[in-house]
Amino acid sequence: MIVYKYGHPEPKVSPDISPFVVKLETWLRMSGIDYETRTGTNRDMPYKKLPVARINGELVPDSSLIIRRLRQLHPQAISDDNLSETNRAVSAALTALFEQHLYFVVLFVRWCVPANFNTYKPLLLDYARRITPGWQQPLLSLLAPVILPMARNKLRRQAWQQGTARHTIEEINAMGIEVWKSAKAILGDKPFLFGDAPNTIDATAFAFLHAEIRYPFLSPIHDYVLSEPALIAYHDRIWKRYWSVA
Ligand SMILES: N[C@@H](CCC(=O)N[C@@H](CS)C(=O)NCC(=O)O)C(=O)O
Repeated sequence: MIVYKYGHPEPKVSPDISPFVVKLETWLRMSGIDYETRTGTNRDMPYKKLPVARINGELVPDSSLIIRRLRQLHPQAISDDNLSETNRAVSAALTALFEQHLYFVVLFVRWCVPANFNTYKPLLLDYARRITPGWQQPLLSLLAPVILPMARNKLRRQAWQQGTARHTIEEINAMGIEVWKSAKAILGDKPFLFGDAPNTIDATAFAFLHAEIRYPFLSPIHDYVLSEPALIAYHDRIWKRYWSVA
């Protein structure tokens, strides 16, 4: 099985710039499913997004669709079957909160806050280098001032159309903090969101927490998360158990 991803120049700091890739890879590790990774190019992206997985020769897009497919093939995979009906519903609501709401807050903070976009540029250029191996580095550096603003405009348009970018930065930061307050309340003093063992939602929550903790994108959301020992301990617990052996 192959996972196509964006990557990160220092894999020991973070496996990927995309929380959806980190979610998928964390779920694979929680499930004990072996996989290889490749840098995903446009031709590997049926939905023009990453992650994508190649499963038995077929390209499958979308972290949740990939997980659904892999559950059918791997009986030992994290299935969430042990969750009560209520916790399953909370898990579905949290998934939407992270993936459909917080994602756009993260996108806005990274791409649309000028200082953070400057921090992001080297990570984006690293990915651009890996998908254009034949290119001369000076050519890429020459084109970067054109390519990066184009990518930025595309993402900014997405955030505007979805609605988040129509808010003030104060309102957007408040949205992000609210999400982490909710997650912290559900976590309580448990090791994982629903008890002693991880479920798929822990891979998702970890991935979005990782995007806050391990990346120096500055915002009141970043400050809030770093000021909450329970959230940091939750991240570090999952990192240590599933990633520090990488
Ligand atoms: N629903 C998808 C979302 C994946 C996603 O939004 N990936 C982002 C990176 S975090 C992406 O590839 N964006 C490229 C774009 O929007 O053009 C999943 O769960 O895999």
